[in-house]
Amino acid sequence: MLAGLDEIAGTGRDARRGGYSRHLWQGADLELRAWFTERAERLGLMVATDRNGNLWAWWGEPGPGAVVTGSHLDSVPGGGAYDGPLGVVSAFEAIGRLQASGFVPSRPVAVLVFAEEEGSRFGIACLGSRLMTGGIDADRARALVDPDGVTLAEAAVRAGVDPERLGADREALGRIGLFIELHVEQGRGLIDLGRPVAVASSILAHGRWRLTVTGQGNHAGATLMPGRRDPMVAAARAVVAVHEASSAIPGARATVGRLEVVPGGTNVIASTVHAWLDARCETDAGTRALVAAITARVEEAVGLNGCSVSVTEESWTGTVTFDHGLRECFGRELGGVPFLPTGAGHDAGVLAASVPSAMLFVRNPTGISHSPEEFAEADDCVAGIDALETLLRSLL
Ligand code: HGY
Ligand code: MN
Ligand code: MN
Ligand code: MN
Repeated sequence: MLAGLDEIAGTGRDARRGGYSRHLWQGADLELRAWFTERAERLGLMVATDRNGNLWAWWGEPGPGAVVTGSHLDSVPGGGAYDGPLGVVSAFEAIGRLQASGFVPSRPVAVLVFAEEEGSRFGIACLGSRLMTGGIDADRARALVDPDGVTLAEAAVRAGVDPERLGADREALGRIGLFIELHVEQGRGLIDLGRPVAVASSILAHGRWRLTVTGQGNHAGATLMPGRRDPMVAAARAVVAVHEASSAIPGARATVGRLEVVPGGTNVIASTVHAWLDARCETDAGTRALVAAITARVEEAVGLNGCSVSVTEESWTGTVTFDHGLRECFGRELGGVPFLPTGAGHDAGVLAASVPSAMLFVRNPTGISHSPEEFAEADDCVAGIDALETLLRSLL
């Protein structure tokens, strides 16, 4: 494992799920933030937290036109060691190398860690970058609740962030001249190409929807089977409907990875089940059509058990095409580097609507991500740092 990843390898391990659970402003995330500060200070960088809880480490005076690189330190529940941290560790490594060689940057440089990239605590992925760019309304963000019923506003206060100042941050955004996010690949593109590093070309359109299935709560022992309106059974049919509707559309991806059963007792027929749908497709229109097809199938499916369903959009990101100028520059500087699209969402994708943004991917030999099986060979991580260093040299 890369030296920097080694330093945080013990932080946020999840003994029950395997892998890591590192969620916004909770124990492991706070420890990682402390690590970030200490790591940055070892390089003489100046650390600051912005209005939305994103962490910055500056090499040189903070100012407009900065070359900014980084990723995130939070994880999905039971996630891998590389998704997020690889980009942060690589940024520090690349800057350390530039400093060691006596390189003097001609513009400000910063390492940036976005808050709540996975949306694992408050449900909205890329929350820190959406807040910064004004992509989510601050009132709506403040009212988001975590699984324990704590609002984002309350959690912010506990973390020392003023909830009244959450929201579009023109000053922070105005400092980003361009953003580069290095990330472990979440797919098999580089395995198939037999290459260690690629440049991102695009991100699929994607979003999250809440399916609320409503039935009739009742006693598990006193209620005979005929006539039950059990939303768990309806939700099971709904999950199958999601899988079947999306499997019929080439290139579509749709997943239900999280359910909340209300009230959730072994001897209780549930009254409501919330199921979260993650749906993605190549184009915006294709993704909208996918969700429409899923909605129709799910409505029909839950009706078979006398239940009803409502579908609410919780987040949306249209297809991202990364900055052509940066892609050309990366192609030139990293001679012969392949370009790959991705189905995974990233803060770089959210930022791309506001500032020139680009991504580097490092091969993942398992092809598996959002799982403890996610991996990257040390040699490939070094190839990623080499690429990032080359790009920083040419852009600075
Ligand atoms: O869910 C995603 O695509 C990303 O990894 N946050
Ligand atoms: Mn992820
Ligand atoms: Mn990530
Ligand atoms: Mn009883």
